[in-house]
Amino acid sequence: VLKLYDNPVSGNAYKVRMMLAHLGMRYERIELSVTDRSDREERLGGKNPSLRVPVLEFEDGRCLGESNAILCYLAEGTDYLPDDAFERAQVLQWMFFEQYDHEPNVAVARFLLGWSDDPAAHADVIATKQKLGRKAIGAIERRLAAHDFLVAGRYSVADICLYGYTHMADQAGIDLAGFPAVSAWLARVAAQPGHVVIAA
Ligand SMILES: N[C@@H](CCC(=O)N[C@@H](CS)C(=O)NCC(=O)O)C(=O)O
Repeated sequence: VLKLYDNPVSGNAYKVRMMLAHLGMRYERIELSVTDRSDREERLGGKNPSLRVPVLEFEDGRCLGESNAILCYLAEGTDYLPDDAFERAQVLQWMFFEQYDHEPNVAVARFLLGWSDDPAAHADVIATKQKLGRKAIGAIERRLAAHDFLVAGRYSVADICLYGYTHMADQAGIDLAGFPAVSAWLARVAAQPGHVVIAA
C-alpha cells in the first residue's frame, strides 16, 4: 500500500490527501511532527533530501517529495491535469506561484501564529507575511474575477494546490472578506465530489 509521510495540520500534506481522496486511492498515513523535527533525518533521510513532509512512498520503495510534484504525478492521465501543453503550463504557472508567492507567506504566517512558542516575538515577520499573503490572494482574485476555476474553465490540480492554504487564510490572520471571487471559488472547490476537509 502507498505510504504518505504526513502531518494532520500541514496544508502541503492536505493537498496530497485531497488528490488521493479524489482518485479513491488507499494509503497509510505516517505522521511526523512539524514542531519537533529531531527525528527527520532518521525517518526521512533516505526518502526526501529536504527532510520535509509530505513524502509519498510507492509500493516498490520509490519516494516522491514536494507536494506539487506529488500532485502532478498523481494527476497525470486523469481529468485533474489537462492534456494540452499550454494548459498544463498554466497549471504549473499557478503551482509555481503557490510555492513562491503564496505558501511561504500564508502558510508561514499561519504556522507562526498557531504553532510557534511565542507569536508576539514574530510580530514583524507575521505582519510582512500577511501583507505578501494578501498580495498573492489578490492575484488569485484577479484571475477568478472572470474564471470559475484557475485553468481551462474546470477543476484541476491547480485549484487543489491553491485551495490548500487559501481556505485557511483566516488562521494566518488574513480576512477573505475583500476577496469575493476567491470566496466563491473556495465554495466551488469544497463542493467537488470526493472533497475532504483538512481535519480528517
Ligand atoms: N515545498 C514543500 C514544503 C513542505 C513543507 O514546508 N513541509 C513542512 C510541513 S507543512 C515541514 O515538513 N516542516 C518541517 C521542516 O521544515 O523541517 C512542499 O510543497 O512539499
